[in-house]
Amino acid sequence: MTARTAAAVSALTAVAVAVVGLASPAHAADPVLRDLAAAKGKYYGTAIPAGRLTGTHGSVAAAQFDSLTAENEMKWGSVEPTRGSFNWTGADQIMNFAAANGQKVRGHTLVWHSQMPNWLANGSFGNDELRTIMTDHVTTQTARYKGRIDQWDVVNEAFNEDGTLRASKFYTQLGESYIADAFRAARAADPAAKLYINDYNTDATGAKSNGLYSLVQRLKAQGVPIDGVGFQTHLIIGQVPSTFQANLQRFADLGLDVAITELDIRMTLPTTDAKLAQQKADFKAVTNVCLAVARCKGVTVWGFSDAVSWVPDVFPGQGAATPYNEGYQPKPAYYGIAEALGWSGDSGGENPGPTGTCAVTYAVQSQWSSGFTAGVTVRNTGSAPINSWTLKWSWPAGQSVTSAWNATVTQSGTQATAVNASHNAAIPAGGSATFGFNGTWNGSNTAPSAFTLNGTACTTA
Ligand code: G2I
Repeated sequence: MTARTAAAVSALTAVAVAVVGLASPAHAADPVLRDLAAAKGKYYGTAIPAGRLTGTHGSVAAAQFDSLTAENEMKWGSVEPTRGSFNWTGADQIMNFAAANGQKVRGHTLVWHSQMPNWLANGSFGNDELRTIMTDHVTTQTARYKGRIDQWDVVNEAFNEDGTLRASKFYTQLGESYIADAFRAARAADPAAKLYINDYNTDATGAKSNGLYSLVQRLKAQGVPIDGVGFQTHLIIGQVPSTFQANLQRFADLGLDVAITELDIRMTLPTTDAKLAQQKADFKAVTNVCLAVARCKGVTVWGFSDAVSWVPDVFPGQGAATPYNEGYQPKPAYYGIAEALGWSGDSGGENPGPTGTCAVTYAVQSQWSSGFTAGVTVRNTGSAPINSWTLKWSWPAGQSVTSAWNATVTQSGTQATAVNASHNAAIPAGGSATFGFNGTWNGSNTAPSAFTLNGTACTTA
């Protein structure tokens, strides 16, 4: 180890200890996933949005993960919103953060039917022009980060569920050859990056992964420069496919690397101890699959905190899909990953947060024709301190929050979400935090009956 690496490692260790201490004093001996994974010859990564590189989110990302994927910032719609004019702001921020923290970067993604800029999605182009637009885009983006990207998702989500190729704009106009052309352009511009095709619902053997397998065989036979296959692995608790390992192995046996690229394991909310225990077993099983396949390079989770996850927006009523809760406390899933990676320490009971240990008092303090003022008290009835909190409830009668104090309250449909202010983020065991808001009502102003704190159900008083 050079002096520089040693200094970097000890700086990272210091960060890790500080962050874990901050997130949960009860878990001072929590393991560092990136170190455990490195000892096994793998990486452990996370997706992250550029807007979350600071604060607790940024600190935990730096301390725990040795690979980053830009959640949205490297997609075509983000980097080339106007034809030929590129905006690298968010992508550069993530590249710089990764470099500062000794992290690899998975580039995501060059050619995808989704999140295309409007000019591309809605424009009409001749076939030759479209091919040139695509290869120019691939060339420009891979050249910008030449030598700095570990793996590129060159083509993303090219398949239908039945294993046929998706009728994207590229496939419809250019046929299957668009895939080979994208890979060739990427290789020419950045010979060092490992080039991947990436998809979801391909984790198990079956029609979709068979289609992918056949395509990859054809590409290899044609000498197309493809290095790896990414398995997104967006799962539901209790449903890790039994054929996952065998499936990864058959791709590896074609002479390709494989990676688990977007792991999350969702559940129907609210969480319970039993669901969290199942989720722990599932994260452990998935991590073990990567460990068991020599050519599996590593695992990336698609967000590491339930505070920042795409799942609740897309699957209403589901969530808690990541290894940390909304208050950045490690969940059982986190310890499941660590155990798969060889850790055998004491997790302190693995009750990360306030499961059954919060009580909410909600009171309408005044009410007039269409408006009302309410006060909410959140009490920590558990024995561990809460370091930050997100309280959620859904309105039974169409109410809506208009302004709030001592918390930031947002509303999406009938769902209200209150996030602590900085002065009341910490709630010691036995302590409480209060906030208030003004809202509108119509018809009736029935109180919400169920609250969750950091994803866990609270009692109401
Ligand atoms: O859908 C989950 C993932 C499936 N595989 C490919 C991934 O790239 C994809 O990630 C998600 C992001 O996590 C979301 O954050 O991709 C979504 C778009 O398809 C992202 O959502 C979008 C929202 O739909 C937009 O409304 C929003 O403006 O994120 C955008 C930026 O915040």
